[in-house]
Amino acid sequence: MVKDRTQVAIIGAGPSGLLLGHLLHRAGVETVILERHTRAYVEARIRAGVLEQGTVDLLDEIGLGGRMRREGLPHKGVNLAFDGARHRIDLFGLTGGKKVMVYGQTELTKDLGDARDASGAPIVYEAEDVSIHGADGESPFLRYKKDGEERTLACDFIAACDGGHGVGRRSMPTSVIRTFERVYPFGWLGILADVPPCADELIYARHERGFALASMRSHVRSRYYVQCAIDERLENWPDERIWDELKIRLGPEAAARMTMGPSIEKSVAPLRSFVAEPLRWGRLFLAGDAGHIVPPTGAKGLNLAVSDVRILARALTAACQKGDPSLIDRYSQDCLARVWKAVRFSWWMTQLMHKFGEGESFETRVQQAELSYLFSSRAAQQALAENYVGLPFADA
Ligand code: RFL
Ligand code: PHB
Repeated sequence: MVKDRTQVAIIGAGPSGLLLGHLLHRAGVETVILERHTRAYVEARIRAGVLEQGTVDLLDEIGLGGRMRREGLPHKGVNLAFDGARHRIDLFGLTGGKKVMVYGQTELTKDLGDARDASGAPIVYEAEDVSIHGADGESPFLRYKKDGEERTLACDFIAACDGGHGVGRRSMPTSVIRTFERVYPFGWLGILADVPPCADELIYARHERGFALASMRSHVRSRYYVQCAIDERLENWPDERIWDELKIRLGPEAAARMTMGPSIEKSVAPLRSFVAEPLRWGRLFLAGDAGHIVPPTGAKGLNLAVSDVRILARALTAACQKGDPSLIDRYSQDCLARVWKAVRFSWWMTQLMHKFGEGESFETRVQQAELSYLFSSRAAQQALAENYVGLPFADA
């Protein structure tokens, strides 16, 4: 049996785990990252596309913003389409000069992976059957298998950055953890295509046939989503049907500028809101999707992972280097205050923009009233803009 030791054992090499590893390395704290999948698999997962101002600032501050600045697309506004008309929310003007950055999670993950390589700190890919032991005592450790061989990794702290279906949250006793969940009765069908985007900025559309989103990865790569059934089969959605539906839902202006092309990725994602409380049990900490999930409508998931990890890195650094537990004691409450605000915003955007049932109802009238209010009120637009570019980090 191979036995290793480190200060912080990190489970998961998604954005949360890699960023935590990077922040701790900069602070002089040793880490080992264990990842279930291969590097190629992790880097190929098509997910988030929008970084908040605070995420962008953090990446710049820690020297990881170079490629994002060159290849990412800064956006000063976002569009909502409704009833055949399109309304622009002036993010920049309404927030005193803040923007978002369109930069794919795939690219950010590659940048973080390269930074990890440069640091020389280890990542064990294809680590199987990771299990957590002794998290409520003084000497926690992980067990796992690599190439069929049993290994242990002893540590001072464990960071579960292992996403919505990881081992971290499942290892916390049910008596200490409380969960809150809302499952939405639909999914998002996403496609990626090497065609120029149909607009300069994102378009979120509410339509009687269902929600649609026009996003992008670059000037020559587009990312689109349509609301679909939760158990939708991809065979039901040949590319032509998706393009037809997008044209109808996004409105005539977008349809006129839409370039169609073969999809290079197509997938269905379910939508849910989920929060686990607390985010800490003894020496085990949950960060990112391991602790909370939001529906993608507000573009918050990856950004919340970044804000958790920033707080966790400071707390673990103080604990490892000065023996000061005060920040780890506050980790859960500090994160959850911001998490719940993003959960609220993502839920609100989801409620506002999706089709929840057939025909006209009380709910559809309320949606219409809310959108009409939004388009007529600067205060309402400002509230949206402030949340969309990202609320301040809890420790900023
Ligand atoms: P991840 O990315 O899921 O990474 C977790 C990693 O842990 C590994 N793992 C394990 N490793 C070892 N042992 C185990 N037992 C393990 N169990 C799991 C996994 O293999 C994986 O590599 O979680 P992380 O790092 O917390 O990052 C969270 C983000 O990925 C997520 O919040 C975003 O993708 C959400 N999201 C969006 N967020 C945004 O901020 N802006 C967006 O525009 C945005 N769009 C989206 C999204 C998510 C989407 N989907 C598919 C749910 C759009 C979509 C469609
Ligand atoms: C994306 O580009 O994948 C994207 C953009 C905005 C969202 C969700 C996903 O709200």
